Amino acid sequence: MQFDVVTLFPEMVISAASYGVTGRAIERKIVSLSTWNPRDYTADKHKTVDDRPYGGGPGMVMKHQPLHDAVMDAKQTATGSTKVVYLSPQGKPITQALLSEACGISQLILVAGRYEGVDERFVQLDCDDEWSIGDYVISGGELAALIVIDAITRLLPGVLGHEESAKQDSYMDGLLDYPHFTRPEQLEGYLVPDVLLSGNHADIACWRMKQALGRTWQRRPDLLKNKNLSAEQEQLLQQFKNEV
Ligand code: 9WO
Repeated sequence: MQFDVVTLFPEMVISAASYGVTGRAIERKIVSLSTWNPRDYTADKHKTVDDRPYGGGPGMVMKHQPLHDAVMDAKQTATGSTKVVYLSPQGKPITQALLSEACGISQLILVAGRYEGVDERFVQLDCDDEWSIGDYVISGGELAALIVIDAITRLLPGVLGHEESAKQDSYMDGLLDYPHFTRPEQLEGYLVPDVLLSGNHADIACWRMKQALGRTWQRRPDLLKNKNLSAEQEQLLQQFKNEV
């Protein structure tokens, strides 16, 4: 999969993506990452990428032309299907399902805005979609683009060393994670649950599923509303409720 980020801060994107899972996926050529700087598509001597907002008010707006030309150049490098996405708090909230769907696209062009945002006509004319990583404002779209790249990359075949990890993720699909423990066995009087030391893998799987269901019920009941639980899961959740 090919990621292209349109950004005034290309080094920020390249350096952050060079770590960990995304860094390895790039090295192993499972994904590619390129940046396109709107500043390189300006013609004036000051390399102006922004201008004052019509109607007045504080701040500056990113001009259409440099963004448009950067996206056009990025599209020239496509080898298959392309999607252009603007990242903003006004966008569609990203979910695991939306990101899974995006795995099927061969080129994802992510546009990171700065200042007060981009000329609305760029969103309307040049972008296929607008995505949000959550209901908060950050200082620019780069960190949002990096989150999208990270979340999609880990879904691609061969990226997570263990194919098990991906399977485990889908097994727990739509639920919060269960608690994890490592040595020591006792910490400030807090013991590791006995079942995890039992060596009984079926019991451990049951306990973990019960914890995942229970924590989701306690912390994110909204996630359970849109989920069909199996009879066994219903029973485990009932046990959890009875225990608290
Ligand atoms: C700035 C601003 C200033 C005064 C009043 C309202 C304001 N809104 C913004 C604003 O949204 N600035 C954005 C900064 C412009 C586009 C890039 N920036 C951005 C992207 N901030 N937060 C995101 C973002 C992206 C994806 N998901 C969540 C947040």
